[in-house]
Amino acid sequence: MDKNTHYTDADIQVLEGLEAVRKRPGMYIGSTGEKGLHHLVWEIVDNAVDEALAGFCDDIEVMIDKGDIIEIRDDGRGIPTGINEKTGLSTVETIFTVLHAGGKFGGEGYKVSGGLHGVGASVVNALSKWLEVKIYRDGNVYFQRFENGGHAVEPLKIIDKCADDRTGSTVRFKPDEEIFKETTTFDYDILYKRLQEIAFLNKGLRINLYDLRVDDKHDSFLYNGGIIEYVEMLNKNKNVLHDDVIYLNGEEDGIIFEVACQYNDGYNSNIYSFTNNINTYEGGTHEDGVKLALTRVINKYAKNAKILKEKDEALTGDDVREGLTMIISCKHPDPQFEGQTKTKLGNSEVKKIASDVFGNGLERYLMENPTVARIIIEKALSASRARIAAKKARETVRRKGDLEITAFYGKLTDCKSKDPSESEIFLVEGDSAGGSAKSGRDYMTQAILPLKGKILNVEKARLDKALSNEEIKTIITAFGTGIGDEFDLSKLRYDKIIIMTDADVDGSHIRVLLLTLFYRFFRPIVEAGHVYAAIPPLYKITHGKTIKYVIDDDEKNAYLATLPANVKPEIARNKGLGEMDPDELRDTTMQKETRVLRQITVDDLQAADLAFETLMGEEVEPRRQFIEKNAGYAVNLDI
Ligand code: 1YM
Repeated sequence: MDKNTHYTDADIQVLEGLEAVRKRPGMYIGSTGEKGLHHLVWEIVDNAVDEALAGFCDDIEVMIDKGDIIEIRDDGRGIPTGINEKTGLSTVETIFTVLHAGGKFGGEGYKVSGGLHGVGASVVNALSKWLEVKIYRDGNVYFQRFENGGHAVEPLKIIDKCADDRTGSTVRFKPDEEIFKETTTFDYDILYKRLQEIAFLNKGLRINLYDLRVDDKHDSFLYNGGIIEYVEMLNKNKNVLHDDVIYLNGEEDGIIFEVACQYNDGYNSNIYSFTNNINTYEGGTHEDGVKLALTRVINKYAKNAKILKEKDEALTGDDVREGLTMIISCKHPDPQFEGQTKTKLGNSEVKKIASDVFGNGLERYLMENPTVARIIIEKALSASRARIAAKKARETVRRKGDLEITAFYGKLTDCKSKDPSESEIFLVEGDSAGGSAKSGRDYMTQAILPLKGKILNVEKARLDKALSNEEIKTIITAFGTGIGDEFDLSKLRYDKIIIMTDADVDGSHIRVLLLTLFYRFFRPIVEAGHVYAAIPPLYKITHGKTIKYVIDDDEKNAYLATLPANVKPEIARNKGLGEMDPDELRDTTMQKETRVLRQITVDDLQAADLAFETLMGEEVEPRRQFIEKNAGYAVNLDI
């Protein structure tokens, strides 16, 4: 570049900023693993979506090109190309090289965005081997290329005219392999899920996704029904209780608020809330406002209609949410994100707006649709009856919990330590593996709970039934946290809950049943990272007196390659946990120093939930399709 010979102070500052990103990428994108890699895409997509939110763009294209190069295009106004007063650089170069540029350099106008408009672009540039930006604006095509972590090759220049009145921005980049050492391969499904979600949340916005690494891989998302269509998709495999999705919306003080919901005949509720397209996993004021209004309006209607008598207990929040699928979407000019993962909306004014928009809307809806109103109230009433029955059952569990531990735990072989931070519990498939695990464990810190056959499928059962199931009662009591309203994470008796099942279809079935149980009743335990799957070795390689266990083919091949040519090892495929003797089980799967554990995260609760429902729900056909589609990895089901 021209400037190479003569660095100005501004240049040096810019380069120091980008260098800081390269030194500590985790601070800017969370990690340099797969998640961080995909984060690069979201930063650029966010800028295009912001342009859509501002009302200037209705088409976004995302392409994974050969060599895992990403290209993102929008048909917005095009990033401004003039010179920025503060930096002396073009606005484009400023956006792509100055940390925290964006909002500050932007024009006027209503903006709702997750972060500051455009702030991520420089981070993406800093972490790319090269990045090219092309802008169609004022009849010109502008172009600039950056290399090796954001160094401009030359200033922004006009490379062509565009005859039509085309406008828009295109960003093309290759993530730097020196930063993303773990992987630079993009996962189509990750991009698919999030881009589809963005399309649902922004009705009328078309998003195309292409994978040029593979012939003909392409998906197009355009939902003119917006979150109504989102709810329809979530309820697709369920029996819905009323045909139409209930949709309520409103705007107050520049805050746009939308809710779509529909009841199904299931027992769980699936409520997902968003603010400026960001999934607020931890909820917040928008969700609180809607939930409060739902309980209030349904109780009021039920009382007025004399379905709920004076003497009857009021319907609780849980009662009125049973079987409810709901999307809450809020667009806010100045969102405050709080909570551990910054996914909880904190703006206090939103609670009232949510409660007003949703409450008034729902009240009117129920008046105008008495048949649907009656169906919803009957559903809540039956939930309330079950809740009262469950309370009785839970009291039994709690009373037993107070007894001397050994008196109730029955099949549980507890560890000696009472310090949760060093204690672990293994949930083991089958009595025979359970027996080996008991003999092979470290009795100080490792507890064993053998699970006989299949545990109850909680997707199909209500709380009261689940609580009368012996296996589940034992698990609840052993964990010590309680469930439902009484759940208390701080009472968890083990730091690690380790699911130990065979690497076969039965094993993965039990694992999914357990995960369903966790997802429904113990979600915070998973969220806090306490749940793991043990990975038993797939092969045992013996040569001479040496025994080596390996967990997969890759590791097997790598190990074999290290052996001298004259060694002829014996390779045995491990059969099942039950066939290992206690020493083997300890050495390969349980011992802290040598075992391999995979942490179970509920990174994408929604995806996990869909998978659970498809695998475990009532409907046979979607399950068949799911299993067919995933047959290849049925053994190691990745949920
Ligand atoms: C493929 C990525 O970045 N599109 C994009 C970005 C901007 C604008 C339009 C834009 C914004 C404004 C005015 C404004 C950005 N502009 C800025 C900044 N697509 C992509 N499309 N004119 C154009 O916010 O007022 C940052 S991002 F700061 F220059 F305004």
